[in-house]
Amino acid sequence: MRILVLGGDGFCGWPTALHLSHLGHEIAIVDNLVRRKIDIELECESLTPIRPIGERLKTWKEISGKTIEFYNFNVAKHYHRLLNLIIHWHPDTIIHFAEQRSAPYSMKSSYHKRYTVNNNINATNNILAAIVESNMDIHVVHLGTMGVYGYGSAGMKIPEGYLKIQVQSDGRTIERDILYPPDPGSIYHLTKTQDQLLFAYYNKNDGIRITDLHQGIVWGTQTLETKLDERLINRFDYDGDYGTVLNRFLMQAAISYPLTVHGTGGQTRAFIHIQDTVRCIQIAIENPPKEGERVQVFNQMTETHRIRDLAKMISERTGVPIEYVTNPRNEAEENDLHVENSRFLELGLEPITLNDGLMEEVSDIARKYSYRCDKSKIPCRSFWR
Ligand code: NAD
Ligand code: USQ
Repeated sequence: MRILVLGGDGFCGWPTALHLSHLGHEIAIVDNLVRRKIDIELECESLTPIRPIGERLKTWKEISGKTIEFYNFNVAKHYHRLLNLIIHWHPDTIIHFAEQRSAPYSMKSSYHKRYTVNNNINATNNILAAIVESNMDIHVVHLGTMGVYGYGSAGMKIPEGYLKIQVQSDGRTIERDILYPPDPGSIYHLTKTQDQLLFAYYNKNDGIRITDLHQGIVWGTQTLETKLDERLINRFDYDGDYGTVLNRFLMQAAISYPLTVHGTGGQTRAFIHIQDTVRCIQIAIENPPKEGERVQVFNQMTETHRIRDLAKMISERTGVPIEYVTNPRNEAEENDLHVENSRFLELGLEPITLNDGLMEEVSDIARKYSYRCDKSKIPCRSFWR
């Protein structure tokens, strides 16, 4: 297949591009390198020493003999470059990672709120409008988030995208499938709920075939392909804006920094290892929706954990204490979360669990590169209110 990977220099995009190239697909990456520029804005870097995109691609060619093309432009702004690329490069599939993905970054100021909304919603709309204008049949695979559902399932298992409802009207019982009611917890998550509507509309009006992957929090760093050479190493964010909770705890444990649990740590979240992320995307590409089918949604997660339980688990294994800090976010103190994820399991996903990879991650990545950590960047300084 010919696959365009939008946002292919990022944490999920880079290992996905390598994995799909390894499988023999033709890959081109589009990325405006804005994530690297945000590192400069935040005066913080990936814990792992990621190499410039040119060196990454040269190394991959050296190691695998395969070429990955690269185009540097902004998908949210340069519509005609995107359209021309689609028309001339002729992708079968477009994978869309090209969004601002940090909830704390999206809440820092009105500039960051506006940037996140403009970037994410325009990127998605440009991709869909360009596919319509190109008149081509292209499967769009989007990296969405579990956060579109909100974090609380009131004892119910969150279904994969759609909720079956029964309404009583004029003495009749009407059954319908609706998009699960969105309940975003940040401006970033809000953009993902808006993406869902764009997908539903373009699917209904233009028949675009779309898969929306509602992904949980990704942990880990390396995949089989990024491990092949240090110059292919994936990024690892640990700072208060981009570091996600489990990778932050692993890095904090490696440098004996008390684990920063927000509030009571009563939030329950869904998790997935980066190796399973790339495998899920492969499965999604190999199982596109049929012509005329509605947007297909997969819950891309493998386990759920309460944040304070995760902290306790890591603390017990490493001896590093827990510090309960004031929660910078506006979120419930406690929530439960039960998630349906049978679609990927039925299609052959064999999940990596926390038990399998946790300590390897602490020693192979977090401890190895701990000399690059700037401790002043660990506390979260973005406040919801
Ligand atoms: P990332 O920031 O590491 O990667 C995103 C990439 O997209 C970056 O390389 C960035 O430069 C590029 N980009 C952003 N806007 C662009 C634009 N307008 N034009 C061109 N390139 C652009 O993020 P990630 O962690 O790889 O996340 C990728 C996707 O997966 C996001 O959409 C995110 O919402 C979703 N996701 C991530 C996680 C996670 O834990 N990391 C969990 C669930 C879902
Ligand atoms: N948290 C802590 N301590 C920390 C960091 C976070 O207790 O040091 C808590 C937060 O308060 C929150 C939870 O951990 O309750 C998760 O925070 P996070 O930063 O790991 O994850 P989140 O903001 O939800 O965002 C991440 C990705 C985003 C993706 C989302 C998937 O950055 O792109 O969409 O995970 S999900 O959470 O399932 O919506």
